[in-house]
Amino acid sequence: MSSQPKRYTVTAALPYTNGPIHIGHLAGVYVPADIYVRYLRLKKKDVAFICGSDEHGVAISIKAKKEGKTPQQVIDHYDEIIRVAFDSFGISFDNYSRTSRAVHHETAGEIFKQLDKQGQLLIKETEQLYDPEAETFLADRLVTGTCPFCQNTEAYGDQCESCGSSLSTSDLINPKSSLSGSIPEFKKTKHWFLPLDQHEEFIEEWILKGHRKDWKPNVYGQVKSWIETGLQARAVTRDLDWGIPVPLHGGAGKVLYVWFDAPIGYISSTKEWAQKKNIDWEPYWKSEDTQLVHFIGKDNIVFHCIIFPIILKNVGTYILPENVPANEFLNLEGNKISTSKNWAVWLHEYLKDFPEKEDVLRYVLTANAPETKDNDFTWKEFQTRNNSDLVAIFGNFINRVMVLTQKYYDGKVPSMGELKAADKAALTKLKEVPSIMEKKIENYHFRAYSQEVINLARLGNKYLAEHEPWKLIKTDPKRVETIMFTALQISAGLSILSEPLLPFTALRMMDMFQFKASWDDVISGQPLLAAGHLLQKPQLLFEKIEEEAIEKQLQKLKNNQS
Ligand code: B3M
Ligand code: ZN
Repeated sequence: MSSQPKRYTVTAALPYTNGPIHIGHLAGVYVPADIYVRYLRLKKKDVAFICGSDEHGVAISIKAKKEGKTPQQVIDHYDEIIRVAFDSFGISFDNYSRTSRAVHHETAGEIFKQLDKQGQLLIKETEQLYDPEAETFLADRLVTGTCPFCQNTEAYGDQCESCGSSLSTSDLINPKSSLSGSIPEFKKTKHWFLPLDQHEEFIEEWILKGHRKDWKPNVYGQVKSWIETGLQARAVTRDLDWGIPVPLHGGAGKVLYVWFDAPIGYISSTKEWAQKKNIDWEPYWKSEDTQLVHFIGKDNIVFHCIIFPIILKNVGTYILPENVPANEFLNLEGNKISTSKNWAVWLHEYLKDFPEKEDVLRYVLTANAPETKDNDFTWKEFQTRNNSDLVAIFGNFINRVMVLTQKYYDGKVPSMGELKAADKAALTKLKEVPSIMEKKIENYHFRAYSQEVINLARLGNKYLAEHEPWKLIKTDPKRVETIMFTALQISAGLSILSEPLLPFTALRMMDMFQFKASWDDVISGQPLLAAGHLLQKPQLLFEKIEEEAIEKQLQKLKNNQS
């Protein structure tokens, strides 16, 4: 994109509604995406932050069978839990839809029919595993058997979770159906295929040549290896009864492959949002002056960088993503986060144990984000980051400024008086910080941005420590007014520039400062807090996390394993 985009469409991966969400989801996708859109809004940009529940796919059917529920009951249950979790952590979607809604079934069905009409889909007959007892075809996840590589007897038809090998159902030794336990047999079936192999050149031109410099190495590298391996035609329909029915003759008993329909869910959700706002959705997906960014985890790269763009390009009139800043995975206390093994920190449980500490988790997950490689979350690091960065640096600075302003001036901002070189230097530094942060955020370096926030608080602490207003208040009250005026400007700047990362804390700070401002106000040259402006009473922003709170979490993880 050469000139400044006129609008931004920012999507975050649609979570499956077959379970709750955990810290890995926040770290990998949702906090980075939220930081990015909050920053854009503070810069007064036109942003559509789009997400929704991903409600089709075999995993939901399996979960329903396991829980003795219908798929609809399962998705209704987890859709609600997930919405509450996102809302609690301030993930500020402009729209959060559901792929089970009619608007999505229509949108995905239309795109599928258009591809078929344009002759972009192949119909092929293949042999699939069929459960003669349940009288249904078996998707990969519904077949288990012994892994030929590590003899794990519970390997799935598409992957062995114990040695990580990707498998096909025919690789499994002694395959059996997860539905009835019977031995599956091969049966002919017809499916629609997207001939990805015919679009390798498009991907090479668009990504391998066009985005070598600005896409993250972990994303670029994965696309490159997919192209080097060679793309294969991929089935985009399945023999399942849960999903979007294939809207074509001969589609009876078949549904759209969940990864065909899910990314189209971003478009459906945008349509739903635009309808509520009574505006046109199309510019957000079809105008060249729109910047489209997909926030995802690394396991979704092929779908967002290869399959979905091929679909959109072939439908025509849609724009392609400017960037897909996928994160790697977050591990927990040295092990992979695992839903099945309950080795996770579930967001709804975190909030019970650490009420009103949403920003602490947002901060720690960002400061430690798996931006370029898998990274490890430890409760010790969580405690250290909170107690040192947030309490001792950030919170301490704001509290000292507020308490001293209350004590010396009853909460009123004092006059600026005559600035000395050191005061001017501090205010000049404050004005330099926004552009330093902008470069970090606009290049999706959110870890680095989070440290610039702490550095600004450090600057404030250093300024106070150097000028020690508490020692001058009796001998040189005029000088103290200037020092406190300067420290208050830094505090106000921090409340604006930290909002994308710490939205709840920023709100509390702006309430204390009794003001609201946007990003560029920090460089306006006008004081953020004018002399005479009355502040609210000081309130502590962060509190120490003690040893026993950490011990309790570690014990909980251990108990989950017994
Ligand atoms: N539902 C989530 C996952 O693979 C998947 C993302 C869809 S984004 C269109 O974890
Ligand atoms: Zn294996």
